[in-house]
Parts: sequence; structure tokens; C-alpha cells
Amino acid sequence: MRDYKLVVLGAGGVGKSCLTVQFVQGVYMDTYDPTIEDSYRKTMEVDSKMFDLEILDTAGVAQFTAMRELYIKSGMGFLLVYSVTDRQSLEELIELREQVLRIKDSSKVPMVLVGNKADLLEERVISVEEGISMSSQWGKVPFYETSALLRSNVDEVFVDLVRQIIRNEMENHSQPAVTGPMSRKPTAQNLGNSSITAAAASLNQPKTTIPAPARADAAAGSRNRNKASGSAKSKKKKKNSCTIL
Ligand SMILES: Nc1nc2c(ncn2[C@@H]2O[C@H](COP(=O)(O)OP(=O)(O)OP(=O)(O)O)[C@@H](O)[C@H]2O)c(=O)[nH]1
Ligand SMILES: [Mg+2]
Repeated sequence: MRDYKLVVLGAGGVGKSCLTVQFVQGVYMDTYDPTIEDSYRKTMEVDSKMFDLEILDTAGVAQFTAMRELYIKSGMGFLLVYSVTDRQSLEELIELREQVLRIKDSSKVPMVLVGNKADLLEERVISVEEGISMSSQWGKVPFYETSALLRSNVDEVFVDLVRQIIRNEMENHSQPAVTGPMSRKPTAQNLGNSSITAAAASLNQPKTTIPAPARADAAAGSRNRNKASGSAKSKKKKKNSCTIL
């Protein structure tokens, strides 16, 4: 089974933890508990192959971002998350993406642009078109709007990222997955490189139906938490399939 390291990046409060926990455990957390760094594992099937995903849910709040360079080095794919209710959070992604490209020293880094909180229709300040435009500026990096609350497009963004990593590995002549820090030194030439991925931008509007809130399955994924404060609410548990076809 392949080990893939995914990293969830974005400003504080955009919903990185909620998206990750929805994906791994099928639970929505409605309380805000700023993350320092949390690690999750989930086994999943994509295109008839099994993958062991390690998902690093990172800190968005500035005082906890010191480790960013280290986890970008070890990450194989990146979810770049903003909130459609927070313009600043989209602007912050520009620099974050440049940091990723610089540290990875590559123009082909598996990446997905994610506009979260799409359910907050009244509070939206960033249109779908602006998300598409950002995706185009980034060389048509795949773009989705999501709602962690409604579990809309949550699996899709992770599956898209896994597929990009698979494609990347195939293009690199089936080299084994690199899970440790990259050895090449960063150069300035990849800053702002727009040919990041050949994958077509895909816009997936959030579903308009409101599914019943999903519940946790402890067996669906494990988690190592490192929280700034407090602890997660205990939730009722229900079977949640780890297999996404
Ligand atoms: N309505 C709505 N609220 C959301 C959604 N995702 C997250 N939230 C809320 O936004 C707040 C922040 O969510 P988190 O997932 O903790 O944000 P984060 O990006 O992990 O924040 P940091 O850990 O500080 O970087 C919480 O109160 C969530 O309930 C969503 O899709 N819709
Ligand atoms: Mg968080």
C-alpha cells in the first residue's frame, strides 16, 4: 500500500480542521479550536488501489506557523483552503502557494484550491468566478467550493489530490513515494510559476440539499492532536466507509 502525505494549508479559521475531520471521521465540529498541528491517518481506495493517507492539519493562526517549512518539505500534496466569507484568506493563499513551490523546488506540485464555507450564502464575499480566476492564474489548478458543514465536495478534494500525486509519480517514471524532506535546495525561479499542473480546473458547486450530519467512526481514521486549547466534543459514532470509489 502506498503512503501519501497530504498537507492542509490556509489562514486561521477557514475550516481546515473541519474539512479534515469530516473527511477522516465523518463528523462536523462547530466549535472553533485553533490548531497547532494535528495528524490524521485514513486508508482509502482510489481507482482500485489502496492508499494509506497521512493528513497534516496545520495551523493557520500566525503564532503557530513556525513549523510550516518543515511540513511543506515532507508533504506530497497540498490542499490550499480559503473561506468564501473571508477575502483576506484568499489573498494569504497567494503567498502560501509561492512558499510551497519554492520549498518543493518544482513547478508540478499536486495541489487543490478549496473555497470552503460555501453554505454561508449571506456571508459570502468571494464569488465562484473569483475562485475560478485564481485557479486560472495558478495554471488551472483544480478548484472546488466545499462545505465542511454539509459535507459537500469534501471527499472530492482529497480524491483529486491523491489522483494528482498518482499522476505525478507516473510522470516521474514510477519512482517510489518520497515521504521524507526533499533534498534539493529551493531556488527563486519557481516563484509564481503558473504551469503548476496540467489538470483542468474543475468547479464543483456545493450541493443544495442538506444531508443529515454525519457522525464519527473511530475506526475510520486515527488522529494525533496537538491543540492550542480545549478538546474536541465527544460525538456519537456511526460506521463510515473508508473506501471511496
Ligand atoms: N458554516 C460553516 N462553518 C464552517 C465550515 N467549516 C468550518 N466552519 C466553522 O469555522 C470555524 C473554524 O473552523 P476550523 O476548521 O477550526 O478552522 P481552521 O482553518 O482549522 O482554523 P485554524 O486551526 O486556526 O487554522 C469553526 O467554528 C467551524 O465550525 C463550513 O463549511 N461551513
Ligand atoms: Mg484548525
